[in-house]
Amino acid sequence: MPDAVIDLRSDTVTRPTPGMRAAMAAAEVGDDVFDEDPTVNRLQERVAALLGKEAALFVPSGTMSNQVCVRTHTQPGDELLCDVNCHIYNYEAGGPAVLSGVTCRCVEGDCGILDVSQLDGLVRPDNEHFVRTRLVCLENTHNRGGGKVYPLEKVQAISAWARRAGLATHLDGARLWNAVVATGVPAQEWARHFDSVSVCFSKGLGAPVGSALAGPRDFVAKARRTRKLFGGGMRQAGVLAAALYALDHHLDRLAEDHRHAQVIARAVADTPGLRLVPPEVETNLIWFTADPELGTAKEVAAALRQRGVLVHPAGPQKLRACTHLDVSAAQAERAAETIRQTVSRLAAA
Ligand code: TLP
Repeated sequence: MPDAVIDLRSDTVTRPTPGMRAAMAAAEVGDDVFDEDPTVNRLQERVAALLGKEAALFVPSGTMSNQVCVRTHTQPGDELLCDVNCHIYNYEAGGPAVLSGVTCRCVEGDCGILDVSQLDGLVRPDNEHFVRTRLVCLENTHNRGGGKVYPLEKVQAISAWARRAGLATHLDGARLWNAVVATGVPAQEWARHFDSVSVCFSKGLGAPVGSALAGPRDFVAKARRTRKLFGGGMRQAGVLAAALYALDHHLDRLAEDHRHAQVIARAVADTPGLRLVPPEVETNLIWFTADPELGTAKEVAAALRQRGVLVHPAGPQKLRACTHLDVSAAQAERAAETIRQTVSRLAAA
């Protein structure tokens, strides 16, 4: 893709930087299925420490990480509670049903954010007719919720409720790093309210591949077996040392992505026919709708594409733009201007 194109479709589109590639080339490796890859082991120890958990496990993707956790927490016939727009339910190809025999009981959150009062009463009685309610999954930041950061007090309340109800808790923290940078609340503090946590290196942190799950040592040992079952046992996976490099070099800079998101959000908010949903952008995701008079989301995205700005049509009238490592301040300004001009032209047509 030519440099002139500004790709805001996802924060997964970044290319590894020269520094990352150098780290990958230099990585010491071994066979990770034999537990002998020193770079993977270092990464796992690092993630466990960052999240304040006993152990962590490197996995190829955020989807596998979440689904390994769902499977490890549950048995076929169990049920998990989640927000209706969460990634685990919507974008993982039916993973809970297909891979774990687990049904999802979805609750409509406010921009993906659940309140503990919505969960009260949802734990099924112990009776042979019912599925067994077993797990609560939250997502922070919330992707379809507009990149919203979960209010910490809501996390605390849901976690305490789940513990009282005897349920396990899992956090899809694909963009937990963004929540950390946006709030200053350390990853450990977010993570301590969950039995398992999944984090990604291939989104805001800009690594080409990789996620990790973390939790108690016995949980992670069980998850390691599930990873093998799902085909995620990798061999000289230490070449993916870009993940460690990303933790060293790309965490704090997420604040830049959040600033750039504000530039684009302002353009969306100022442009008649476009509407930010939710109205406040807190991190690096900008979700917005286009009025039907402008065309469908696909048509609006196509018009922007013609002018070198790629956004993701995520519903009939819904679009998403993401800022990331490969979007500079100048490009954020240019994307904002392109949105203003292109949509004004569509409105006038
Ligand atoms: N999300 C992708 C798409 O799948 C929608 C994106 O472009 O945002 N949890 C959350 C909250 C995610 O947003 C994603 C990826 C995942 C998990 C899965 O990660 P991968 O793509 O590594 O399987």
